[in-house]
Amino acid sequence: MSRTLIMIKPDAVKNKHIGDIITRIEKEGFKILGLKFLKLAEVDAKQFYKVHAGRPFYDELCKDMSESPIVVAALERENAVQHWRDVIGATDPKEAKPGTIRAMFAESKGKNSVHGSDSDENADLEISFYFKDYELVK
Ligand code: IDP
Ligand code: MG
Repeated sequence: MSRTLIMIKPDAVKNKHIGDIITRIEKEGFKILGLKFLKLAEVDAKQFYKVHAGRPFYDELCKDMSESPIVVAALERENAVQHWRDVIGATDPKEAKPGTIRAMFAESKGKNSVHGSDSDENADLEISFYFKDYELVK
């Protein structure tokens, strides 16, 4: 079993896809270890996405991510990181396969509805960004 950190981004919350995406999480066999609804401060969005600091989209991404609420969840499943990335599809919804969450719901490459960790190591770092150990189901 492994873990991943997912976010339902502001565009998907505004477009009322929280339920659709949580249903998909359940259908894909993930166990929810932790779940929160919150609004990021811009400084925290900048910290979360610091690997992208200096990229042309960084400032707008951090502004978009902190302008309205998000849902964050720590999920567990076999092969969790890759499975979730397969479920969400390519970063740019125009390149995402039909049936993936980004193909169905995303507005643009920037406002692309969902996040998923990109490695087991980053999943642990991202989970600890949002959740204290005692906030995760054992
Ligand atoms: P990922 O979310 O598919 O892992 P990353 O390359 O890690 O994609 O980029 C993080 C986020 O930054 C993306 O989900 C998207 O919101 C935004 N982003 C990445 N590349 C671009 C771009 O070329 N234009 C606008 N936004 C981008
Ligand atoms: Mg990424």
